[in-house]
Order: sequence, then structure tokens, then C-alpha cells
Amino acid sequence: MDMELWYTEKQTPDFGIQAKIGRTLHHEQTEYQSLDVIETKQFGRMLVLDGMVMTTDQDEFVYHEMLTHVGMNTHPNPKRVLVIGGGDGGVIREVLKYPSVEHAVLCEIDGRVIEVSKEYFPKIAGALEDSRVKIRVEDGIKHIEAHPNHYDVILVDSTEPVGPAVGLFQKPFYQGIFEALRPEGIMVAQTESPWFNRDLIRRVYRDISNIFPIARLYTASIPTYPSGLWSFTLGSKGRDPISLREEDLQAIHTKYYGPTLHHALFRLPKFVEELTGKG
Ligand code: AAT
Repeated sequence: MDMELWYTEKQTPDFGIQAKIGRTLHHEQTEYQSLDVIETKQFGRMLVLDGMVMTTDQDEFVYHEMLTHVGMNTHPNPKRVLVIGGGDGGVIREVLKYPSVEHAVLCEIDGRVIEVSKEYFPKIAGALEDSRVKIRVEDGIKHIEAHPNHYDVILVDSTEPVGPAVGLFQKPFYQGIFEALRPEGIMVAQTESPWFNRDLIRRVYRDISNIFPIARLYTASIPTYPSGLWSFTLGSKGRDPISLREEDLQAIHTKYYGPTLHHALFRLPKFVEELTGKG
């Protein structure tokens, strides 16, 4: 009889997902978290931090494109871009698709995530070798404080709000991001599941709309993340992503994001729109 091995993530105390797995390719306890790379039959290699799915070979494109392109396309001329977290390099790969980008800084607290991703996820982490990329292994909160009026776009690709990522979901951090952005600056943060993290989304949306003149919430379908529906919160000092014309949007090679989707994104399902206080 063939042995079947299954990975389970308890996404809430009462609900989870399972994936049939092959080999475990890597396991270690870093200074910050446990780090695993496992082979799944359905989604290919999977990066797991503290028992939570961070990315998989098959569906990574959705998350990385959607965290990146809405903000990058809304900014008229993004030259300096900062990614906080995101040690796998997926968001950096998407950022580098814009010819205007001169510097793409990756600020990841755990250097081991970067090294292990380079080894096991070459299609995701390969972009980290590009000469426009600068890697800083440090806390995103400290990096933001040290760079006032410096960046055009800041993308927050963080773990769930536990351990070192707790501060990345709090108002002083968003205020710091506002100050680290130049005029016309835009931020986008991953903000968890509209099913399981409703209070968090409501609070982050309120904080960002109190700091930035424009705040927008949008979602994407990511099968390996809790509930499969994921949210992103955008803050802008300048342009509103809703008011872009189709000709303002750049032709970027993507698999999920595109100009038609860009405009549809802000028509939210009612139970999600409610979280913005406008539903
Ligand atoms: N690209 C998708 C993968 C991630 S990884 C998020 C990264 O944020 C982790 O590598 C973690 O080490 C890093 N991180 C956590 N706290 C900080 C901090 N304070 N400063 C810098 N980096 C930090 C995200 C997936 C999210 C969704 C999963 N369900």
C-alpha cells in the first residue's frame, strides 16, 4: 500500500486546508520563525513559515501581481520602490517589469527566507539578482523611519500579524510609510482574508484612510491562502486608482492582473465593501 502524506494548515481554530505532499525539501528554525519547503501534488513547491502557507509555485502569480501592479500602475512614474517582507522575491520580480524603476529595495527581516527561496524557488527569487535590486536584511519599521520622503511606491508583503510582523499592521507604521513616500506616493499592503480577518481589515482601512487622502480596498482569489479570498489595501497621496483611463495603464506581461480587471477591482462584493464603512 502506498503511504499518503498530508500537510494540514489550521487556518482558524475551527477550519483548515490539506494538501497531499511528497518530500519535505527543507526544514529549519531561523532566528524568527520555522521555515519549511514542501512538495505538494496540486500546487507544486510550497513555502511555509510557522506552519502557514506563504507561497506556492502554481498560484504565486496571483498574489505577487495583485500586490504589485495596482499601485505601480497608478503611480505616474515610479522610480524608487520598497518591498517590506517578501523575501521570496516575487513582488520584486513584478516591480522590475516597469522600465521607470531605478531602485527596487527588498527589506526582509529574515535573511534565511531569501537564501532558501533562491535555492528552491528560482522562478520567484531569480529577480533578486537584478542590478536594480538592493537587499536589506532588517526590520521594515526601522527602514521606513530612516528614509523620509524617499520612495515612490511602498509594498507591504508581510506575514500574518504575529511575531515581527505585528507592528506592520499598526497605525504608526502606516504614518511612517506616508512620511517615507514622496509626493504622489502610493502604498499597498496585503491585508488578509475578508472571511477570517474582518476586524483587521476594517481597522487597517480606517487607519490608512485617516492618513492618506485616498484609500481603496480590493481582493483577489488565491486558492492556498485562508478562505481563498484575499484583500489588499491601497493608500495614495496622488492619483486614485479608480480614475485611471485605460490608456494610462501600462502593458505589463501578467497572468491575472490586467486593464479590464483594474477597473472591476473596486466594485466589491457587499460583505467586503462593508469593511470600508461605505457598504
Ligand atoms: N511573497 C509572499 C510571502 C510572504 S512572506 C512575508 C515575509 O515578511 C516573511 O519572509 C517574513 O520574514 C517577513 N517579515 C515579517 N515581519 C517583518 C518585518 N517587521 N520587517 C521585514 N520583514 C518582515 C507573505 C505572505 C502573506 C500571506 C500569507 N497568508
